[in-house]
Amino acid sequence: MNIKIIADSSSNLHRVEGNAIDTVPLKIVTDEREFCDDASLNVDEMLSYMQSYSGRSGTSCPNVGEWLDAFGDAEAVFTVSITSGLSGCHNAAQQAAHMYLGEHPDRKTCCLDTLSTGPEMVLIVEKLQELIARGLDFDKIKRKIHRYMESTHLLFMLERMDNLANNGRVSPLIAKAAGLLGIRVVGSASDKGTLHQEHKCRGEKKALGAMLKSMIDRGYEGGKVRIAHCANVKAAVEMSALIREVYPNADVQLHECGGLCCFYAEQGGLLLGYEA
Ligand code: X90
Repeated sequence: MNIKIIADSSSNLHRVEGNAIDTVPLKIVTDEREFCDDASLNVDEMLSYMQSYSGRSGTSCPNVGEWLDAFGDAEAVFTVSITSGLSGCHNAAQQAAHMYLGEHPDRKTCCLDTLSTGPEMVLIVEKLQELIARGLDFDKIKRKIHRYMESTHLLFMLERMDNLANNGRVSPLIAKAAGLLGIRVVGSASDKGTLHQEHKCRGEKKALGAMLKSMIDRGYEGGKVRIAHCANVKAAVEMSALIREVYPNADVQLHECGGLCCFYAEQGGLLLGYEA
């Protein structure tokens, strides 16, 4: 059975070297321009445009038709989407799957609501790839991936949260703290797939330390880590070094954020997915 994995572009997978699985793009829209979050998007250009633009901006997720197109004629499909707590993406994927099965009752689909985004989605996709490569059948993969998703988590460090607040994804009160000079908000994806603020740190160094502490408190013991950064490779490298001081053999990989994550995490933002 040929099993296809399709993730939305908030996973940044179209920017992860060596892992070009199918992604469906979200869009970033302003009154003047529209950015499609695919491999051809120039993220740096988008960021500098956003810095000089002061009007309204927002995002939209792929619609049912776009998901359906991505299904192609695969015999079986796993969709991996950004948290349903913040986006309609998973809902659209589910509707697409429903239509797909209506047309092809012999096929199989499983829509995963990651209750997360970015690098935690990368971990989930990598696990799916591993399970498919082992030749397991669809239902077994489905059971195993759900269990795996209980062991993955997401942390973030943000310098600004204006776009999150302006689009109603976080309370203006929390966003205000992030806007203060030198303050970094460190938080995690909650069980419901929404933003949970854990710390307000003065300076990046303290924020990275707080992230490591939060991982260890949650039971991190040297498992896989994926770090995505928005124009902040320095922090990503430092974070990875901090982890390796404690767990020298940890499998830590870094990559850049695509358009959607950069829009919301903003310049300097860091997202970290880990197993614990
Ligand atoms: O449907 C849409 O238009 C997409 C909306 C996405 C909204 C949030 C994206 C967050 C990206 C920011 C920090 C991580 C928070 C994770 C909480 C689950 C990254």
